[in-house]
Order: sequence, then C-alpha cells, then structure tokens
Amino acid sequence: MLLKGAQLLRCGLAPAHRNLNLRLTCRFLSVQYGDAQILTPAVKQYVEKCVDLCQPERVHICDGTEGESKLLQGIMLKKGTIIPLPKYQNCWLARTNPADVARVEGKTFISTDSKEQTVPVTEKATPGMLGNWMAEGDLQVAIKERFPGCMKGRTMYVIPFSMGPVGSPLSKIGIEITDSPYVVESMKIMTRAGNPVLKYLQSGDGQFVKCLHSVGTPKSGVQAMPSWPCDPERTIVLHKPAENEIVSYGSGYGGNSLLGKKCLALRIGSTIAKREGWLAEHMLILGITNPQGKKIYIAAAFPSACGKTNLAMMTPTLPGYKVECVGDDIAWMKFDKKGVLRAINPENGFFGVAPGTSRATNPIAMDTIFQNSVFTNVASTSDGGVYWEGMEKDQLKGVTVTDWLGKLWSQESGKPAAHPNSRFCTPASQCPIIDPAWEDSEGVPISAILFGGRRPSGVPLVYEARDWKHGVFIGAAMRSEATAAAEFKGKVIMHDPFAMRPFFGYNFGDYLGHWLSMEQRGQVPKIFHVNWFRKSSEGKFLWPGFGENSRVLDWIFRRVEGEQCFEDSPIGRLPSKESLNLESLKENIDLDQLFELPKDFWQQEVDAIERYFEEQVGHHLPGAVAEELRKLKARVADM
Ligand code: OXD
Ligand code: MN
Repeated sequence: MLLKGAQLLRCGLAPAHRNLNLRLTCRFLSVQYGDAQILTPAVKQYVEKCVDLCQPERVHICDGTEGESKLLQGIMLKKGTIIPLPKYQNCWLARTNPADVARVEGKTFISTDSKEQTVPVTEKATPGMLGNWMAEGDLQVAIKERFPGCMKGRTMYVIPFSMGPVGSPLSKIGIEITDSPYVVESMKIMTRAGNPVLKYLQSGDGQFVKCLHSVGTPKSGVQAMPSWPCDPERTIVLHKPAENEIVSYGSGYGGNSLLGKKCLALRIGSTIAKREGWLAEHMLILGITNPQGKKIYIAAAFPSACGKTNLAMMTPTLPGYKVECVGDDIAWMKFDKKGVLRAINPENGFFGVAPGTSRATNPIAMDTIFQNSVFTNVASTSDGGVYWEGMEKDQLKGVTVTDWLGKLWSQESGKPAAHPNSRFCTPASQCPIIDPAWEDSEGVPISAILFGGRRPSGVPLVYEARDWKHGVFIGAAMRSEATAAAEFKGKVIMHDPFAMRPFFGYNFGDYLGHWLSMEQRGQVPKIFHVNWFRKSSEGKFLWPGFGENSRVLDWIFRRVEGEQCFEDSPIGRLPSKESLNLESLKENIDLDQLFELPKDFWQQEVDAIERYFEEQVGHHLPGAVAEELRKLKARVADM
C-alpha cells in the first residue's frame, strides 16, 4: 500500500465553501492510500472541502491499479458487501439493501437560479414530468441536513475519472468523492479512472466536474443491512449545472451513485453540451457493415431497459452484415470542422440489465460479462455462478439457487430469482465485437439516429422522419411502456421524449430548440423511429426482434445510401412494398398488422402528444415542433 503524502490535506478556507455555504471546522487528515502530490490545487481544495463536511476517518486517492482493486475487494468481502463467484474469473456479486434497487427519479433535482432554467413552467397545474427543480436555498438545507459528519468512521475515496478517452477533445473529467468501495470498483469499470486522469488534469485546462457521494447514515444511526449501508428515506441526488457540481446522498445503487453515468454524462453533460454546442444523449452507438463492405454508424435512443444493449451487440441474421459496438447507453455527439456529426461513448463499461440476457437474446453480452465483472442483485447458484430470469434453464441443472435477497429460491415460488433491475457491470473492452474505433478520440461519424420504445400497439416496426424538424418532433413525442429501471410500477405507456425524461439537465423546451439548431451547425443525420415490441390482437409479438432487427437496420442503411425504398404515410416514410428484406426469415411475418396505422389509435396518439406538450411544455415548445404536431394532426384527420 502506498503511504505517500500523509497529512497533506489542509482545511480549505472560505472560498472552498462558497458553493455549499457551510461553516465548518478546520481538520487535518492523513491520506492513507494514493499520491496526494499529484492532485491539482483545485482538486485538493475540493477534497479538503468534502473532508471538512463529511469528516471521514481517512482518505484514499484512487490510483486505478489492480493492486487497489484487490485491496478494496478484500475490504468488501470482509464486510459481506460482495461475494466471490468462483465459476468465473474475477467476478463478484453484490446484494443491495432491498430498499435501494433503482434510480430515484422523484428524489433527483437540478438547482438553477430560476425554475424555468431547469423545467418548463406551464399554465396547467399538473405535476411536471420533465425533471425536478430545487431552489439554491433548499439545496443548501438538503446538504446541511445530510452531509455533515456522514462519513464518520469511514474511508473517503477520491476517484479521478474521465468520461471518454483520457485527453480526447470530446471527453470531460470528474472527481468523485465517495464512501463506498463498491462505487470505486464500479467506477473503475464504467469510466477511465485513476492516476492517468490526475496526470492529465495537471497538463490540461484543469477543469473537472465535482461529484460528491455518500451512502449516508440513517437518522437512527442504525443500518438495516450493514453490508450495504444506505439511507433510503433521505436519498437525494442534486445537480448544480452552473457550478458543474453533483451531490448525491443515501443510495449506493447504479445511476444514483456511479456519478459519471446519468448525473455527469447526461444531466450535467447536457447542460455543458448546450453551452458548447453539442449533444449529450441517452443513446447506444453501433457500427454496421453491409455485405458490400461499406460501414456506417448509427446512434439509437430507447428508454431504460428497452434493449439498447441487445441492439448495440446484435448478431445480425441477415447474411453478410456485421455489427460492432461502440457503446450501449450514452453518446456525446459534436460536429467536427467538416460539419460531420461525430460521437464518442463517454463510458468504459456496460452497466446492463441482466434479466432477459441469454445466449439466445444476446450471445455477445454472454461472451463479455463473465470475467472482471460486478453483478448486483442477480441470483447465485451453488456452483459459484449467477442466474436471472430469461437465462437458459440449463444453468439450473444440479444446483441450488439463492435469490437476490439471499434466500434459497425455487422455480415454484413464483417470485423472481433476480431483481428485475439487477445488473452486470463489465469492461467494454471485453466485448468480442467492440468496434475498432470505440476509443477514437475524434469519435465515429453518425449517419442515422433511431428513436424507439416499447409500443405494444399502433406504432409500426420502422418509419423515417421526413426531415430534421420532423425527426426532432418524433423524438419529442416518444412514448414507451414503463420498465423496472426506475421506481415506476405497472405497464403504463409513459412519455419519454428522446429517452431523456429522467436525464434532462435543463428545460426541455430549450433542449428542443438546441436540437433544432443542429441543422444550422452541420450535416444532420437521417432520423428513424423503430418499435420491436408491437403485439398482435392475440397479444403475441409481431416481430421476432434481436438479430432479426438487422433487417430493419438494412433498410435504414439503404435509406442512408439514398435508395428510394420508401413510401409516404401520414406519420412518416414507411418501407415500400417488399423493400424490407425478409429473405430466409424462419417465421411468417404479418406485415399488414406490423405496419398497419389504425386511424383511431393515431388520433388518440396525437391527442396524447398535444395534451402532453400543452401540460408539460406549454409556451416553451418551439414553434417548429408545434408546427410538426399540427401537420401530423391534419394528416391523421385525412387518413
Ligand atoms: C441505465 C438506465 O441504467 O437507463 O442505463 O437506467
Ligand atoms: Mn440508460
């Protein structure tokens, strides 16, 4: 263990406390691990401020090494936070407190001077669904009520991390302060973390996003599950875009605690992107090569748990096609000097939903995730492996299963063995089809953008936007069945514009304006809407999905190439007759049902979108988007 720079941290004085606005006592603290010498003065000042506020026992500056991982794994094993999975190489299972299993959208806030900077303020007195605003004063109170002394007796870890390849002009640096070794190990998978980032900070502009996280301590002082400390009753996730600052308390789970992901790469990221003229989106990125050897890149926005990872790692059934994965969740896209929209995946790993992943649905993921991975809330098997709903049942032969709650499980129990939002956290570099350009600091050129969701009725397999404005409208009008990734229950169809509803960092009306402005900045890609989830009147899926989605990508590819394989419809451009390649498809596809546009459905859809815009966006809705709605309404009336 390194023991450099002991007692290097000194108390930060008034300016360091400006943002948190708290009077705190001065403390000296020893750095027990890592090299405090390479912290820049600004990082040191931030760490000092957090030390004063949270009063940890010791400080550990993460270097990102394997030795450090071994040390932290040892600590977590001792505490029971993780158990080893000896069936695989260097894999671990964490079981969380059952009250800490998903993102907490209702407890996630953005703080700006005025409410309108964060969310549309409309005349309708409906609860806003496009984010939560908090006034600065309330944010200070929320911090004061939770953070002082919250790390007493614990180690404070300082994680320097880069979203995007270290040093890429498209990347951003963050410093996450946390009291959770699980968060450290997960951040080391999901981001580029450790000394190379600190070294880069010294040589670059020194800018970083401040990310403070504590699992917290309940008011009673008693942890219901000491192996997974948290404070579910007081969990809160706060963002201050003006200060590039994130503060998260009470949850150790996923997007609530791995602050590089949703908090930095999307919420703060979208505000930086707006300021700097680019896009931070909830999108996978894939490269697809056609039988002629031509390759394009596609970005696709689907709400959480709607198959982004499956599409990003698809094995095409259509002969001659190859798909390669750049990223499965987030895309940062910026026009280059030539006006080409280029994207990077700011992440370094996959934090994928485990249930439903199998050799049949995503063999590439199955070849990726069984080394150097942390599983959370999946079930375990007595031979040292994992299990979840949807995985091949032969995993269960001759073994007993322990469910995500740590109880012996049987198929007859009728209860899921794995939590529906259980996850694998795995290095992207292990993906056998990772794209050769996935770490290219310039990013990959994007030729098409897909929007989609789970739509059991009315919405066809694929359609194309007439132009950029129409495409922006399609993104704004996106709806999808709720999933387990957040706290919502039941199969309601929720509006989820751009799949960003939980992740907007600023007013959605301004976001739409920003998207519209892209047309003036460079060559905009074509936009499409896809729906793999349409069901027949008997409730059966009309489309086989998974690898067969390559047939849809083939049509999109040909449209990007300019082939006239479409016909107009009231909602956009549909594949013209026989242009969707169904060659050698084993199942019979009812194309009529798959592409049918029922007038009554679309009338209801238009009404729902109109109501949503009126109630949720109000006067913030850009005229161009309102105009697209008006045109759709007129076309649907004429159907
Ligand atoms: C995720 C999510 O974890 O969208 O990616 O919830
Ligand atoms: Mn996501």
